[in-house]
Amino acid sequence: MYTLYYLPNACSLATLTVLLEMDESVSLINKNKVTDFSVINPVGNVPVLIDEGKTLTEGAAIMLYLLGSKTNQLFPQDKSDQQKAIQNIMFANATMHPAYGRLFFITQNMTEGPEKDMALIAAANAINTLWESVEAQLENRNYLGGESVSAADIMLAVYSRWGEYFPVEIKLGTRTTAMLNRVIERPTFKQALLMEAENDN
Ligand SMILES: N[C@@H](CCC(=O)N[C@@H](CS)C(=O)NCC(=O)O)C(=O)O
Repeated sequence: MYTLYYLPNACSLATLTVLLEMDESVSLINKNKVTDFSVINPVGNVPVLIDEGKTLTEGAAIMLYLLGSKTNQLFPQDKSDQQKAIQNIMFANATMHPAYGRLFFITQNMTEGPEKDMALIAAANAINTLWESVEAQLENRNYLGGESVSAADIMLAVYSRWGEYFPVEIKLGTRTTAMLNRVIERPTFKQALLMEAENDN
């Protein structure tokens, strides 16, 4: 049984979905309900995964830890396919996630006015360039890794939901939209959202 520290709709939703895809049991703890979360993760971020007393941090590292823990459909067995799957996970975690992070940072730290509006548009443009690269990769495949869903697709689906929080236009291509919808419609994704909501009640 794993324990996952999360925030609703945050990047930890991808960790939870992957745990469910791998048929793992998990109990949830909302970060905001912890008195001193810095004891658990000094940098204050979710996801944090506890596995038999081991505290694991950093979303991509947790993802690779889980995917390597047993054979599963989300991670290929072939070494060169694995390298591509890791590259996709890193693209999601270290490139797309921080690009959305800029929208959150600008919103929280700049005062209202034309400079803030321009900064938000610049951040959105950078995100749109990244989604264009996803669209190009999906030209001859249904998911980033091929014909079956991977951890990176799940991570991108979680981040794609953040665009609606901001007064900017995030442009998703038709193939990208179809891929993200397929992920969001998966029973595990729906179950993860339900578990977060129930745990917060
Ligand atoms: N590099 C970190 C970034 C994680 C991150 O930014 N998490 C956000 C949620 S998506 C967070 O916990 N922010 C702190 C907060 O909102 O209190 C990772 O991949 O785990």
